[in-house]
Amino acid sequence: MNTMAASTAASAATLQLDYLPAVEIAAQPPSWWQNVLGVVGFEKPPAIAEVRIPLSATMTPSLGADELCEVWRVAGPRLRLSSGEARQSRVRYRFCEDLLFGSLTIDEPDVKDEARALLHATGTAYQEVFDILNHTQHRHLIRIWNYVPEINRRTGGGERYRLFNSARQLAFRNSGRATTGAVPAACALGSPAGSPISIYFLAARRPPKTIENPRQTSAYHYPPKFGRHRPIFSRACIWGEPGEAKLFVSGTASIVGHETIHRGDVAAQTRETMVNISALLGEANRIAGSARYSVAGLKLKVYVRKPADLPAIKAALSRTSSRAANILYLQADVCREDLLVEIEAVG
Ligand code: 3EB
Repeated sequence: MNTMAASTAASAATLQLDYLPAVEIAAQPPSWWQNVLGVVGFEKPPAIAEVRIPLSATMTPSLGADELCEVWRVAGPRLRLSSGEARQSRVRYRFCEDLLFGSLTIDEPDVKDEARALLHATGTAYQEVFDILNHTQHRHLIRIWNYVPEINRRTGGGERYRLFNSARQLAFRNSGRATTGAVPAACALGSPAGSPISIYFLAARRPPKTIENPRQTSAYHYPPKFGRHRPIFSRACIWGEPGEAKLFVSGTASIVGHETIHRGDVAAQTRETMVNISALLGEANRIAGSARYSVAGLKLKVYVRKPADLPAIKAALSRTSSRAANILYLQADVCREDLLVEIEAVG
């Protein structure tokens, strides 16, 4: 056998993201599901009777009309997907040779010491994620989505987002993982009270290339005023073979350096966020050595703190080259109280 051809074929899995209506997904024939890694609903997990497929939900209400879902698929020759549900773990996952999609939810025990319960739940969630990655050998976390109920609420032990950051950082350390540099792209949003913590992620056998934003301090180097333990995430990353590599842009907001700018002005925050995303596209193209990535080629998820701000945000985005069909609006609290909007992207 020609070893060159074999290695090319083995590395040919390409990852695809689509936003599809839940009803359309539910009507797909069994063959369609063979290449599906995972499906994410917004307010609630999609009502789909596919036991092999990890189904997740951000628990953040959609501000659009359609009940859309995020569908992650792989394409490539001789692809075989396997599903897993490990004993003693909440993580459901599905994978091919190169890539793994996983999801879990975890409830915070309703105890007196709320801070301790949140720390414990977050730590458990991350430990279970890392255990699966070690088990299946998809060791490189590419992108992780975190939805934490009431993310800005203060507890006796501090703001819930800060507690989440402490537990996340500790979990990375405990499993011997890097806490700067080669860290996943991520987002952390607030979901309504009473939701579980909901996490989903993509991981791979081979590492992504991480990208920082020249306009922003790396989050893992934020000054201590933003919390005792820094958030562990990269601003973006690219993963895949040259020519097909996907770009994952982390939750991005109106932050320059480490400070929030345009406090109280949602339109200006939206424009500044798009300037940050453009800076990341520039870095991605520089690292990829091509002009592969552009705003027009991105799928955007826009998290809106106050639904009443939606028209102003839409107006600000209509002046960029992103197409309305590729933009999804969700209501969510953003992890700094002065941030009114946050945008993430895949391209
Ligand atoms: C920021 O830039 C805004 O804690 O995982 C963006 C992306 C933000 C990811 C996270 C937080 C996270 O700091 C907030």
